[in-house]
Amino acid sequence: MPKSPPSAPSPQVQVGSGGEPHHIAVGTHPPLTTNQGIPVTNNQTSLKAGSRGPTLLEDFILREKITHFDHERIPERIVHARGSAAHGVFELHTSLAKVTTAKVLTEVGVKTPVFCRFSTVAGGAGSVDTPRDVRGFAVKFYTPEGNWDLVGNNIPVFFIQDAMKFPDLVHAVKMEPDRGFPQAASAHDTFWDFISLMPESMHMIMWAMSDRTIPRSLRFIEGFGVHSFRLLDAKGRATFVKFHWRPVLGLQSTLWDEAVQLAGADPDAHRRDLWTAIEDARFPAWDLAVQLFSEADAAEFPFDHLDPTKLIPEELVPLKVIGRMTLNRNPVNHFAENEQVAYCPANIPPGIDFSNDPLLQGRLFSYLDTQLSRLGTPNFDQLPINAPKCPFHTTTRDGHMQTRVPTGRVAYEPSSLERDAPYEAPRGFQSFAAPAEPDAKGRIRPESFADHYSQARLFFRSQNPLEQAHMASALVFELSKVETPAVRERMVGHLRVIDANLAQRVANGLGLATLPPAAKPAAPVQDLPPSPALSIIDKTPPSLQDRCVAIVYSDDSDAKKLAAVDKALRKAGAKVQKLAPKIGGAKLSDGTLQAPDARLAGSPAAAFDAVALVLSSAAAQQLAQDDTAATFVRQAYAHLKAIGHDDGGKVLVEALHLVPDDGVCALDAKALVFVEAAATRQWDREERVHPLP
Ligand code: HDE
Repeated sequence: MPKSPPSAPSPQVQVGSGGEPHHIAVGTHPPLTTNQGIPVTNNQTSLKAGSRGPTLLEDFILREKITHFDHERIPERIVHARGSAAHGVFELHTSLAKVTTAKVLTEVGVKTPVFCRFSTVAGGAGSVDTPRDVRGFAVKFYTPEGNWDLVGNNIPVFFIQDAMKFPDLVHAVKMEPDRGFPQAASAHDTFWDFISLMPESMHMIMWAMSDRTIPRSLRFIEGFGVHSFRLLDAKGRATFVKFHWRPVLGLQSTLWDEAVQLAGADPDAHRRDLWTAIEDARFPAWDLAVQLFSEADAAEFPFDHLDPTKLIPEELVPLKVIGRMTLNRNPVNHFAENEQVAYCPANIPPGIDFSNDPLLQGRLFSYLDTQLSRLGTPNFDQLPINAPKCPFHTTTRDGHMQTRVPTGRVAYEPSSLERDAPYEAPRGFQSFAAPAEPDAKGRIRPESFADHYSQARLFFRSQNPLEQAHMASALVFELSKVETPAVRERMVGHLRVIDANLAQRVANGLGLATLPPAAKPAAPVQDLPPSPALSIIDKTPPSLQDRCVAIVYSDDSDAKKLAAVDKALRKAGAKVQKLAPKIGGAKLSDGTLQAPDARLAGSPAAAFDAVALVLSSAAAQQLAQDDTAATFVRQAYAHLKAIGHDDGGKVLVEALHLVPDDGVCALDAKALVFVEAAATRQWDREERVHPLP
């Protein structure tokens, strides 16, 4: 530790630039130093030749501070730049010892540390959290046999079949290169131009236009490893595996309008939600499930599992839940952890191996390569967030920013000069001894990859009617932003092959006088049985657990009612946020001053799952005249939230002419009816408030 300079100011009082003291927090304040450890006495003013003279080059303190600052940013990720992450643990409860030797999948009860990063794909690091976009779901398991990175998405399929097309896809979706917009949005010509020329993207497009890409928060998304991987047993025998993450809280999405509202009102909505949930000890958790199948099983599937545009319906190969990941610790430094973490699908421990999925094969190259430029040196694996937590011994040496100080003469293998030099591990990583493919070398797509529409149809037909309507709406919204009519029409041509009714609805929404010609599939389109597991609305049971409910109150609100509603909601597991017109508080009916959690005017309705209005009649009349408050309640209604009200709250509901339905309910003594209604969206209201295409 550097010693205090003789003239260091007292910890409580520092002399500012103008010589006047300013007070700082009481505590132990070590002396501020430069990066070289030189104590700094004046951190307010640069060194000048005379009080009004030029600044001197000699001022090494100023130069070091500014130089470091100038270089604080590193290149952001080319995709998945905006992310939010947390630490946690993965605990296995069901061993896969029959099919793999990987300890992380065989040692029941062991708590493996993990670091999980969620991301949007298209936007830059400073973009918003709620665009319509795929979410990355990357987990680094620090296993006893080295790091395993399961770098997945919240959608089980991908846009393209071959790594060769990835740069094209990304160039098409990112902001257009001449104009530099739109940011974090797929609703533009280049994206739809590319997609409409790539029939293989049709299945993923169905997912992208569904409610999956506008999640309520990161705590309510699924995760998928996407590709088939292999598990290897001690004899080197292989079983195929697909990895799935299932949120313990269930799935939940926003309505499109809510996602738009949140983008403006709280661009950090998802990052904030994850952070606060963990701070509140409402630790989000996901079950890890696997689909296991053999080469012989795969031969029976009506699709090729090596094609990453295909999923394996869980009705065909059931999911086996094997363990749970709990995120229980926020990062302490966003840059050192979230920005510097480097995931790579090639990081796998012994007992897990790759498949020949051509997209996965390309990814095995891309991640390390991009990280060399993003993090600037092959030594990025020494950063604390990337380093393994198990013992490791390598012969790699030197390079930029080498922080280790290896000792001895031996940096090679085999060696005989040092007793403890590392040797090959007899039970280390083994690749599956796959037989060579019989056909010739060439740029060939297998025939089995030719069907691009059957699973797109399967997904659409597995959605419930409201979800189907949301998809039609999303397509109309996105294609209406496309300026080139031929691109819109080409897309409708693909929709005709997927589902005639969907195509007609979208064509109506776009105002097309006639249907454009249908696309010509390269392979016959199959009517596969629908997979109910793919619907969100149908499979998520009503619950208030870890949902967020607002109680709006004001001066003279009924103190007893407020307390009763608060208690009932908490009992049902909800997080309660009290909102009042002023952050300083409101005086309740019993004379107490109650401070809110947030100011009503700064809190978008979209941030809450339900709203209770506990108001005096006078306050309700006043709020009805206040456009911000009125918009809050109107939006809660339009976003299909339950609205509970006491007698005063009813005055506001009536003043806003909200049509009564089961979701608009009086607050009884224990708020039971409201608590039940609040546990789900009021889907019956939807067609009344938003005409669906
Ligand atoms: Fe990625 N992807 N990707 N990707 N990907 C990156 O790596 C790439 C793909 C995914 O939170 C990059 O370090 C190629 C599928 C996630 O840090 C880059 C191909 C899936 C993240 C890259 C794909 C993903 C990335 C950018 C096609 C789901 C964020 C920065 C062959 C299974 C990880 C970086 C994080 C990040 C390449 C396709 C998931 C450029 C070439 C499929 C979650 O290397």
